[in-house]
Amino acid sequence: MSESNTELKQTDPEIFERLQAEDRRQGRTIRLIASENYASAAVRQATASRLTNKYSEGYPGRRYYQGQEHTDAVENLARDRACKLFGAAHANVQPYSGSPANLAVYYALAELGDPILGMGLPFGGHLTHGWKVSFSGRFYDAHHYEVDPDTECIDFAAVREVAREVQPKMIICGASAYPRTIDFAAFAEIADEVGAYLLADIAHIAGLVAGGAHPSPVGAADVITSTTHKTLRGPRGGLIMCDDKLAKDIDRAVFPALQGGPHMNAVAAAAVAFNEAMSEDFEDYAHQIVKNAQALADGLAGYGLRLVAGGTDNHLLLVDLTPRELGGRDAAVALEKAGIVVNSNSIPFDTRGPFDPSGIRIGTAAVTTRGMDTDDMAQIADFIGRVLDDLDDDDALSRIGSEVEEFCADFPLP
Ligand code: DSN
Repeated sequence: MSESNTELKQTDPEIFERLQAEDRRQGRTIRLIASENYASAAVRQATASRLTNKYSEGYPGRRYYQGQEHTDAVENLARDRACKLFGAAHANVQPYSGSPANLAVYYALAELGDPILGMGLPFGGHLTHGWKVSFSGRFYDAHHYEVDPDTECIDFAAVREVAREVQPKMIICGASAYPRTIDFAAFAEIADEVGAYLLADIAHIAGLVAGGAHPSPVGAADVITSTTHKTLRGPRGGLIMCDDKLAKDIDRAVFPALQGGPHMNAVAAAAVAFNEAMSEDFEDYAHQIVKNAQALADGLAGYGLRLVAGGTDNHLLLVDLTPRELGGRDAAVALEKAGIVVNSNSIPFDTRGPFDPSGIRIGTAAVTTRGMDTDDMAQIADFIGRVLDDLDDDDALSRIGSEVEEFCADFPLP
């Protein structure tokens, strides 16, 4: 939010001040929420464009309102770029975000009450992978796979066993809090064996897939969903990709079944982000995210913290605080006092409740976007370790906060 936004400053100073304050907060804190990032100025400019004024129900060439020459061009660019970026045959760029994208896939490929099989929320899955408090757990006969209690990694023998038993209409793979590589081919083999559709939800790792730092589900999964704003670094939005034979059903599920007019400003911004993600710089960024996560994992292990699944292959770490006899919520609150922003998170087989679980989740996409490298991760691990040593000492937390602010000053926001 620049000072040059004079109209906003004049017409709504309260919101203007809040937006300025949020800019300052984002600049002076270390953002380690695994699902967050910093979109480029170009992405933010497209988001703020006058496309926000336009209704565009339908798809390019087949809209219900006039005045679509530019929206059609924008949506075609977004679809073509998504297909090129991921090597997919068909892309729908209209879902408002990841949950609506998943809802559209269920709507298109399953009937109410059909059995589905997804990763349990406490093991890293998402609410929309069949968890009981989400539509996906209420409207479908949802079953779950877990991780192996020893390795804390997906146990494909166990997935196969439950899939044979449940005979799901759809298997969902992909996660919100799983630090290891997802073997899409192994899931596809099980889905084929039981005659299920395979949905790969790559919301968290889409940027890694695009940048070649994580295997792609294209060719293994029947349908792929994603958000556009996590590691992929676009605007808030959703994306569905599939082959041509499912394209019509997916498109009809998004519109007219579940959504009205697409948010064309977000679609334009997603097109910008897809273009950015085709660059060599983006490839470097994707690989650096993983290097940074591994460096941070090494640093934190030195502070007596246990890493779920023994470390990370992607952009996130799940840190088990049990060896330090700390709870995730207290740790997250203390870290925020020192300017380090994470979320508390359940760990597999957690003995504590979801509101105050045993872990914290840490992601490295945003700090990588800011230009931080593996040496900087050692510094961040040190900040985190010191906060956890002094959890109840507000003076110490405030001193660390000043150091964090000084550290952040070297890494301007995009
Ligand atoms: N809220 C997202 C996350 O933090 O993983 C998932 O929707």
